[in-house]
Amino acid sequence: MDIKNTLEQKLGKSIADSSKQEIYVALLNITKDMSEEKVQEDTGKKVYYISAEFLIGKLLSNNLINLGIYADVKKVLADNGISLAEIEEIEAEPSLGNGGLGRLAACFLDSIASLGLNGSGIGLNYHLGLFKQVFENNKQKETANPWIEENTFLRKTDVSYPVKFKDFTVQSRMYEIDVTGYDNRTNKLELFDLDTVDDSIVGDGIDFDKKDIAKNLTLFLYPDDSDDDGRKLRIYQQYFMVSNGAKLIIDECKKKGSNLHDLYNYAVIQINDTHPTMVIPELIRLLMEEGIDIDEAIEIVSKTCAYTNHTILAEALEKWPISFLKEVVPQLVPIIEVLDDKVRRRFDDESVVIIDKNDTVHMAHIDIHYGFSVNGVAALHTEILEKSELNNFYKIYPEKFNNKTNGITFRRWLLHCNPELTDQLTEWIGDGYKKDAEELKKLEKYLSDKDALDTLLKIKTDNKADFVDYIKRTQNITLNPNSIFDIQVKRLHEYKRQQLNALFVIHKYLEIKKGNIPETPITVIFGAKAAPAYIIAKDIIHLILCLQEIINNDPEVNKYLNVVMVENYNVTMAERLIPACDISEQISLASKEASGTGNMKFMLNGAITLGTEDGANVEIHQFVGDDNIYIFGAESDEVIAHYANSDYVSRDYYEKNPALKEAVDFITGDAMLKIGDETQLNRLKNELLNKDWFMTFLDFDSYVETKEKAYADFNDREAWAKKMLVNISQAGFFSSDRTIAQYNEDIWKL
Ligand code: NTF
Repeated sequence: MDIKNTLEQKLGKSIADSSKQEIYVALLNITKDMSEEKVQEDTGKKVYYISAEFLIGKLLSNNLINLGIYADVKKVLADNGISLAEIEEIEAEPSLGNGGLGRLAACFLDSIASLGLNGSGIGLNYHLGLFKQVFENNKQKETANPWIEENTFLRKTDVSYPVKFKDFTVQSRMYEIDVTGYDNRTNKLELFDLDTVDDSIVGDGIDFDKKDIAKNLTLFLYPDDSDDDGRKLRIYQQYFMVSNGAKLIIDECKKKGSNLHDLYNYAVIQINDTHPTMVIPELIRLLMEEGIDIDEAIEIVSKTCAYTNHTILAEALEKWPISFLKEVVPQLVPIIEVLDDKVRRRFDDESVVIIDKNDTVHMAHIDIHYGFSVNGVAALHTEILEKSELNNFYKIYPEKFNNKTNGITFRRWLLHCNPELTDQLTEWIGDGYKKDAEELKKLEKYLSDKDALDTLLKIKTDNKADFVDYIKRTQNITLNPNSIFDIQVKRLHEYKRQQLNALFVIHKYLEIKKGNIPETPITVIFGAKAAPAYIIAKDIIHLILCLQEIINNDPEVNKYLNVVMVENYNVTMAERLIPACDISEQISLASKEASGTGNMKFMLNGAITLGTEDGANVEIHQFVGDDNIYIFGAESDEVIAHYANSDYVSRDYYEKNPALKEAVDFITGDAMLKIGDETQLNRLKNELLNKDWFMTFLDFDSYVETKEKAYADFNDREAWAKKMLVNISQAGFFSSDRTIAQYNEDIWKL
């Protein structure tokens, strides 16, 4: 294909005479045309990946890569003095996801298409999606993020269904986004919406009338659920998603010749966490409308649905009062009652019922009883589900349980975000690794090659310099490119323990004040959004931003230590940060992080993990060996025992450990109170001293010691480069192509 010609045809004029906006739109349309050509006829069995979130990131470059025209486009533009990077910046990042769960869904869609499998994503088209984060007075402020523009990858379809709620019916509209695989077929992400939704009801910040469903239904992802109206709105959203999805699935299967009694031969539905759980009773209801009796409908649906669990945190396993369901979707209630009744007839165990004695519906229990597969997302996570968290279910259905360790798409998280490394790897080992990630192991032959190790260090240095420019240009933050980039980016949550990292920063600051100067300067970088109603998470952001102000303005210290929290951390920012990282912070309290996927992205880009034995860190550790990862802290068994015995008392650690005490006291010391919010800082300190539910203090010493060791090791550049190379060479297992091949082999059987 002659890119220049095609582009100029679309533009209707020469590239030189076109604006960047025009070029962006032309490229967008070219990729849409090309993707469309790779759509294949829907035949045979198809997987429907249904999810409240799809954190897909910008699409233009990824599509150019997957369509095989990235290099040509880049060159044609460069010949005209235009950088593709500038064109990329015009695209708004879709705001359809929050964190790892949504990003995983996006990686999976890429791999499903890249492996040539027939599959669609099903979700919602949130107009404002997740809020945009801005910092004001060292605090997070949430603002609306209208990301849908006139020119987008979204395509309006003529698919539309009536969706009935208790008191009114709405008419949906399906939009779709092409998901074009790497050198393979194009699948679809189907996003349902409501024509009457109205952005203008959102006032200052992100406030809106939670009761005006016709206007608010698809405005926000995860609307504030701290009050009943917010919680009911989530039920409205979830039902809207699954009712549309179920109708689409039935229509598509009928078209392929299903008589619905054999639905499971045409469709498999992967339920991504509990948000889409109502698809089970809704499908049963729809099959009954088609004349199938309830027992058979239940059996059909149970052979069609599979469930993925993404967390053991109790507060994230959704439970809805039956009274809410009666108010929003009364048509599902009798079906859920039958599902509960069947469980009660079979099992005399209150812990596995669907409707408990407080009249609360346990969504995950529906998935486990009425799905044919239950999987965790990393080996340790699945083991914890089986042995403790879901043990009562495991004893009933051992055959349903299986593990599928998460993965990431190397197209976005290597080829696109780190072109310099990609080219170098290709020079060393050919480009087979782009389709078969295990081929990265071939890099092992360069482990004692000094030139290769130097090259690797140079690439990291270049990526750091690029990030320094980027963050200066976009957020006016000045960074020292010669410092160690120590990075923690992920949702803000106490279990992820950003507060532990912050305590280290305070400790290091005080050490430098005492004259203990680090050999190499350090930049600690954070990126995280806190859920709007999560008070302590916002207090932790406040702490970090205050530390940033104090430390970066202290002339005694700022030559050696800087702290930076980037604003509005999202996929685009991750693509810049990850290639520039030296130390990857994965410091969750052991047992609490189901998997993590950032850990995999950092590893693939040559960062060394500093982490606990948690989630997929455990598997990363096994692959790279003790010398190429920094592991610290209590292990999951110990943590689980502390919870079981209620014997963790954070204050004891504080009283006995002067360094820890000094760091904790700093939170409400004079320097902080001068610039910070006294209420917030006191609240955070009290939380740590009197509760510390995620055992920050337990691991403080071990964290400090291990991190210092990593900083010291960094100075032996050759040894460090070897660690980098080992990490890259061992990353193949964490390709989402491997994960999806396993889902297909064990669960979907397409
Ligand atoms: C997240 N779960 C987990 O917290 C991560 O460890 C994991 O990597 C991703 O899922 C993807 O599996 C959630 O976001 C949720 F919603 F379940 F809490």
